[in-house]
Amino acid sequence: MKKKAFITGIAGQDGSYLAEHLLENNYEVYGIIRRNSITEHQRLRLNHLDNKITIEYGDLLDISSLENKIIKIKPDEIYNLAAQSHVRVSFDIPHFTVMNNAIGALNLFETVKNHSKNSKIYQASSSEMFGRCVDEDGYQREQTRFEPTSPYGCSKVFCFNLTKHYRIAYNLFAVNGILFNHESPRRGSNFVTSKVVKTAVRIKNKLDDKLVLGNLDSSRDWGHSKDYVKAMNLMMNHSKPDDFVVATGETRTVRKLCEYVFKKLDLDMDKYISQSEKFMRPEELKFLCGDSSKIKKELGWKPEYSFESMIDEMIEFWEKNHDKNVIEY
Ligand code: NAP
Ligand code: G4F
Repeated sequence: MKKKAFITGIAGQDGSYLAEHLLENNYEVYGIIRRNSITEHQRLRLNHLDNKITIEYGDLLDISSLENKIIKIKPDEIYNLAAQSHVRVSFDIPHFTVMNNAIGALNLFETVKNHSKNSKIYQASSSEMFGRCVDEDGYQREQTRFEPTSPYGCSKVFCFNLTKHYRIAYNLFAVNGILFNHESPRRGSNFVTSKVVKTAVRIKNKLDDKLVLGNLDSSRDWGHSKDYVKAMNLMMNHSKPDDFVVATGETRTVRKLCEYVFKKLDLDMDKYISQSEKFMRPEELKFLCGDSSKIKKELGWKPEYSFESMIDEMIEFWEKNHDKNVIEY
């Protein structure tokens, strides 16, 4: 019999790659999307999977929508990827971010505990939880303390603790994937990698003449979403529920990202890049670099993309899509 997977946030970057990965591995895939007034754009990342997956309206904040679906589907695996996932935006809409991410996850855990205790559950935890903390050797790992620096990070710490609590108190197979930044052509274009690549390609094509950014000195550990969804699935098929860091172990500043992209396109970045308060954060998470030895050793996870091959793929994608109203993924 085919295994059944239920994905919240299926229409997002990770949800769409995870759906593909699970289909390739012979799962039946179900997911929820929220009601949106513009229906045309909502399933763009999933259009190519039409007829292969089952999508229904549902919302983490509507517990009845979760109960109805989980009782009906009885999924073997539930991936909770739904979130207000933009850190900068979380300072503008802190109540919504915390309510959506934290109470949304609580609704899902209560639904599983009350109606489907055998469903395994994956929680999309984040390196944003580490905030100000870095170990003495310059890495963050499973043992590193959490000191989040944003409403988003605080909401994710709540969900991390909830996952452990439901694992211990109710014996649920509940896992935390502590994923560092991961990107792809499907990354929303207001995250820094997509914004830099898309704008640089438009500058090259004379459709834009400037790129306005916030902090250029913060460092991030950037991997590829396709590699990271494989890690999620490995964790769910481990012999026991546990928490794992997923990262590349390399870190670069936003400035270095810009240098790579502009050089690749043969553009002088100093002519086009400026900074604005608009894109700064009240508190910045300055440095991320993950140690993923545990998942490599225990689950055999290994990324296929390098930073360069990932950015090159994004450049190629935006070269085809930079002037389209409807993007083809
Ligand atoms: P994303 O592209 O922003 O996707 C998030 C999805 O969640 C969107 O489709 C969104 O739908 C949906 N969603 C939000 N609130 C919902 C709700 N109440 N009910 C149902 N669906 C809801 O994010 P991503 O990059 O794929 O990330 C997936 C998850 O991993 C997120 O939880 C994120 O916080 C976490 N994470 C991401 C990274 C990363 O670098 N990408 C790293 C660590 C952790 P709408 O389009 O309707 O808003
Ligand atoms: O691309 P970003 O917006 O990603 P951020 O804030 O690191 O968050 C992402 O990764 C987290 C994992 O650590 C996820 F949990 C979260 O859901 C999300 O996927 O910003 C990256 C860096 C930051 O230091 C930011 O200040 O780029 C800097 N930056 C500089 N100028 C900018 C800009 N970020 C954005 N979005 N836009 C700018 O103009």
